[in-house]
Amino acid sequence: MKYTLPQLDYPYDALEPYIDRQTMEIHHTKHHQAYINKLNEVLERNPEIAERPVEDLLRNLSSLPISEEDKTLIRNHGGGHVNHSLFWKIMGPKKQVDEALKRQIEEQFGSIEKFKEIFEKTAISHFGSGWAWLAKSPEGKLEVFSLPNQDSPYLKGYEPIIGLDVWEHAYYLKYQNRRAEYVKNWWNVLKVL
Ligand code: MN3
Repeated sequence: MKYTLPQLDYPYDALEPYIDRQTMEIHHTKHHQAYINKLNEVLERNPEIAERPVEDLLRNLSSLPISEEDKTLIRNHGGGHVNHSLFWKIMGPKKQVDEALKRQIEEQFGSIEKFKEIFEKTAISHFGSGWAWLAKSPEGKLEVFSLPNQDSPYLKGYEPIIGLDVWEHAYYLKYQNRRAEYVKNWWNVLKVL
């Protein structure tokens, strides 16, 4: 299986003023593309796992019949591909609220506002590069946590639902070191809530 860069459902400037056009374009065409290229290279030299969906590779990473070095590459670049693919999909210029998800968040966190508070705190306090996640546990419970680098919730058996990229490449051009401002503004372009 060879992965290709997924198209966005909206133009690069559609998330302005919260995420600027240049950041979106570089993030999509350079950063995401680079993860895909590296992922494809690993799959090419490991044909025995190449046809398995990348989510499945991440879920079963430790038991894959490949070198430790290639496992690390799948973790970083397979994770990078899966994480960014979700990121583009949950954002948009127009709200398209997922009512079932909203209800489940309200049930588990008390309110959307309470959930946002926890998620923001997690995203802002994450040290270094990584992602803040809302993910579903194997038992079906929603949880908020952050993971470093491009680690996917699939690595721990969770299903990613909402992910916020807090790598500097996601916000630096517009926000420089003001991550908190980026995180707070991001709710405006998260279309599912
Ligand atoms: Mn990124």
